[in-house]
Amino acid sequence: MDNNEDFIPLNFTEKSNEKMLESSKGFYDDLNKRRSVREFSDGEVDIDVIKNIVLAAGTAPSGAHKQPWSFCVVQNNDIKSKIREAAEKEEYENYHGRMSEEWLADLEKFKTDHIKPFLEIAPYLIIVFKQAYNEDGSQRGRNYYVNESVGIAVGMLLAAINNAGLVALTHTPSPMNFLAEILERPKNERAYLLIPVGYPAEGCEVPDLERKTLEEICKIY
Ligand code: IYR
Repeated sequence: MDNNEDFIPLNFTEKSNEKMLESSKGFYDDLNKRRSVREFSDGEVDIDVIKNIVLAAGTAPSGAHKQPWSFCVVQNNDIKSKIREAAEKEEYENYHGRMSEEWLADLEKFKTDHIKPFLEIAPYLIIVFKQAYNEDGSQRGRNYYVNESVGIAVGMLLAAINNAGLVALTHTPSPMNFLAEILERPKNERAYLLIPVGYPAEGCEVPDLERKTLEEICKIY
């Protein structure tokens, strides 16, 4: 490639095929143990672990490198209680009329309802916001592929949480506008996902689910 003053050499270390097979299998085995958890313990987690997890998520690629995300980490009990109260109010409406019969039937195996104690029990709630546009001083700038970018970042966040030895839930109280209000977010931000993070409760159980096979999810051409 031509020399370009604005470019720097890629920091890349090549692995042998053997190493790649080993590390790709190891990474898959680790991720395959990840489960969405709804029963948390209130066990403390070092905030520096959470900061590393957010830093890992922030390495995600994004449209035009706009990094259109904010990760709000809530450890304050009063804020958690406000979030729980507002989320349960919306979820009550969802479970008592807003969700279709088909939707409720699809959720039966997860034994979910509108009551969300994990919002107060988990040591941290990470609320991810997407930035519909960016505000640089008084200038409003465009962001690109915002949903794709933030979705990738959240995937990396969940992998980092799993890698750290913690559990999480990708929670979607709906509608989520109350989160921007409670957390006093700027007007370019929209709540994207609410992710409680911590340790599982003792004796925590999860639904007995199966993942699709490679043949079901992959076609090699
Ligand atoms: N947001 C509700 C309902 C819900 C919807 C889906 I799709 C799920 O996979 C799980 C729950 C709730 O959090 O209970």
